[in-house]
Amino acid sequence: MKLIVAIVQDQDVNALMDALTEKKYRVTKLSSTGGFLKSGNTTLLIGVEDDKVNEVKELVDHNCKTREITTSLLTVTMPGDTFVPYPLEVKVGGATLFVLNVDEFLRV
Ligand code: 2BA
Repeated sequence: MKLIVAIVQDQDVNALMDALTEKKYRVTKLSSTGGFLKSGNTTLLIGVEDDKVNEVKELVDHNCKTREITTSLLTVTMPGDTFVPYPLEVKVGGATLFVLNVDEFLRV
């Protein structure tokens, strides 16, 4: 068995969760925050049999889009200690996946 940890953009979560639950996958949704942009994203925990990993990857691929985001995350210091927001183009997603081996799965 595998545990798929999928970090996805908030905009894609509902469509992805609908697609997963329609195929009878069990999913846990966690609110999370990206360390770089410091803005919200969503982490899904999906426990699956080994032979289902590829189907889950395909559903993620189908439902999660790459987006270009312009952020003023960085600031540059100007003479006189003025901070000027520095626009930064960042490409986010479609999704970041970790596929982990599960030693034991229990539902009690
Ligand atoms: P964030 O950390 O907010 O990162 C958002 C996007 O910013 C990333 O998109 C990437 O394009 C860029 N980015 C991140 N760190 C960077 C850095 N040190 N320098 C330059 N650009 C950087 P994605 O790669 O698609 O990642 C989307 C979200 O997935 C991340 O949000 C983070 O929450 C998670 N993530 C990505 N890789 C991870 C990893 N190796 N471990 C844990 N979480 C990860």
